[in-house]
Amino acid sequence: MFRIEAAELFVVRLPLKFRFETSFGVQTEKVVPLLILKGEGLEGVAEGVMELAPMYREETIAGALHLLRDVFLPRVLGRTFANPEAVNDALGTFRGNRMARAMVEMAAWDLWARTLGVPLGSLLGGRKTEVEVGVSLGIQADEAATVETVRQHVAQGYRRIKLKIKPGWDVQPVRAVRETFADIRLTVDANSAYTLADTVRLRALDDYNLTYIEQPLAWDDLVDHAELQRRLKTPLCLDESVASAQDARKGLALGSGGVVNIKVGRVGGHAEARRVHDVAQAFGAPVWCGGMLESGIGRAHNIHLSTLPGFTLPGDTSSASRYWETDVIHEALEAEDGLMPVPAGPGTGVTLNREFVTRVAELHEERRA
Ligand code: OSB
Ligand code: MG
Repeated sequence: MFRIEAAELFVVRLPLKFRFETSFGVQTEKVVPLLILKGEGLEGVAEGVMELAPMYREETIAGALHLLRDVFLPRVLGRTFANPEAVNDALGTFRGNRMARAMVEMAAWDLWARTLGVPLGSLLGGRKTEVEVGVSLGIQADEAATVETVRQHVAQGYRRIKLKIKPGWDVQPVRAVRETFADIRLTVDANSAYTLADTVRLRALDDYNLTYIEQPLAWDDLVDHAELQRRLKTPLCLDESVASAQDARKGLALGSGGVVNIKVGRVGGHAEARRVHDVAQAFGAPVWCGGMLESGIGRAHNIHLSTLPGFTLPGDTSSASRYWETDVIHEALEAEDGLMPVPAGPGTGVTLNREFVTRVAELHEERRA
């Protein structure tokens, strides 16, 4: 049992150390919404993965702040809960908005795990003490720059290289990287930039031994992915299209793909992420933990989720120092030889750098029952 006495909201803007180009645009900074739930003399912290503009999926930071302030937090503040699932139940049966909902649910998991003195991963049923990670590389200026950045990250030991692609920049970088690195585990991510009309172009990727092609088609479409999968040998991996365990079941049953990218912040929290994992296991489909350029808070949650047994492919949770000069947590989250240690200690095992976060926050407010 734990009581949620107060909540704090922060919005922090962090400069990215690299220019991150995807099929939907260029990113040079990250706006990070953080939610802290307080109770039992402890704090649980979560990070939202929604963005300023609805580019990846439909949710936005402004929308999430509204829902947290006016809809979700009033339903949990001042109440006592048996577990995080009960917190999720208290949020009602509202439609969608799973990224906003996930902030409350994930902070509740962290808080609950801390009241029990147990690491979050163990509480979820995970057993690993380190998890395999790869890296997601943005679109580069040309083939030479692509091969060079792949070389650097392979040298750092990352277990899988993912290249962002878009129409007009797909076979070229893949061919260049494969000519230099014949044996690395290589994938591509299109972030919904293609349609079935691009089948011939996408089929050309079948020649490069990719582990999967991530989300080639529309963010809300499972049917066309199933049609494309019938036309391609390479497994498709669903990212944007899976907002719930039901989506995962439908996608795997339809044959929309053979692999699932699970983002805890996208599907509504840890309990739903675990249900996606369980559905995929039932279908014999491997899963891996995706990322949204999270700060240390979201990164720590991702690492704990990745300790579940079905996460058999390397995730996107690369070293925090790749992204940030200064992170929002005190701990360093650094992979070595492609292995990310699971932060030890209760909950996520990481602690918010309040001094830094308070100093740079664009928004900071507290809510009480
Ligand atoms: O599609 O996986 C994606 C980043 C932002 C939005 C969507 C995606 C990504 C990444 C980066 O691929 C993963 C990471 O390094 O966190
Ligand atoms: Mg993706």
